Amino acid sequence: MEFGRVWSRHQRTLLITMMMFKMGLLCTAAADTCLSSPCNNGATCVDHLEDYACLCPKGPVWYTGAYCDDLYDPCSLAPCTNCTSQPGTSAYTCHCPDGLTGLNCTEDVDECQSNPCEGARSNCVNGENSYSCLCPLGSGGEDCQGNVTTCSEETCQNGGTCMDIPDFGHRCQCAAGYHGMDCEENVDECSSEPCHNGAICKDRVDAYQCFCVPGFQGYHCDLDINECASQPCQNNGTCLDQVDHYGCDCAPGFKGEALLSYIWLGF
Ligand SMILES: [Ca+2]
Ligand SMILES: [Ca+2]
Repeated sequence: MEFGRVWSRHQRTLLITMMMFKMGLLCTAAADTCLSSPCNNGATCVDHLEDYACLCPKGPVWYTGAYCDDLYDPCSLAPCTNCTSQPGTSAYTCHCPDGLTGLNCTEDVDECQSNPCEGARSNCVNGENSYSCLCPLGSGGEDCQGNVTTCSEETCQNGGTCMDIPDFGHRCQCAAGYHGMDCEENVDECSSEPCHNGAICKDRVDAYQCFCVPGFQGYHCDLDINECASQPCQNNGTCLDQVDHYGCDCAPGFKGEALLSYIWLGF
């Protein structure tokens, strides 16, 4: 910064001096201040009133200072703290801290460049002087180098068997009557409508149960109960089996109402 202020002041001085010469305002006697050759190392001396300024050379060797006595240190203006240089030149080297690179240590090092995460399905996340691996299911560790058990006792529900699948995760082999990723769903065995004749279907585990309406029986309620089986018609009347009841076709000379018979199956 000191160098910048001095250089700026000398630039202004030179500019004002040149303008005053051009305008004829500067007295020739004032130029005598440079006669003592106060500027060193080949610097150019510029008179200004009763003062002077030294314009330091910029090559082949750079100098600085009010009299251009000092070798220019490029590290003095370098944007890094750990700097080495060749004094008298413009060359400097910034020694970057870990994680940064570039001439002025302003670029982030991509720690993922070396592909530190194992496995084709792993993802590397570049950080500040670090990286982290996002591992696929079934693998883990800092670099996804280890197999990780994803199965626990709770993973597969309802008695399902858990199996670790490398590079995938886990898979459940469900007990009969259950399905889903974790065997969490009870299969609806009533969805195929196995019960007939208006029966109500109740879903069970790997099974179903039919509750028949009056007049039918059987596991699927597909059997029409024969209400004539007890031969309810008297005097040689002909029995007519119907749903949940029967009718009697009476022989000539007889009449009467048929007895209704209900057979209920409990729910
Ligand atoms: Ca079921
Ligand atoms: Ca019947």
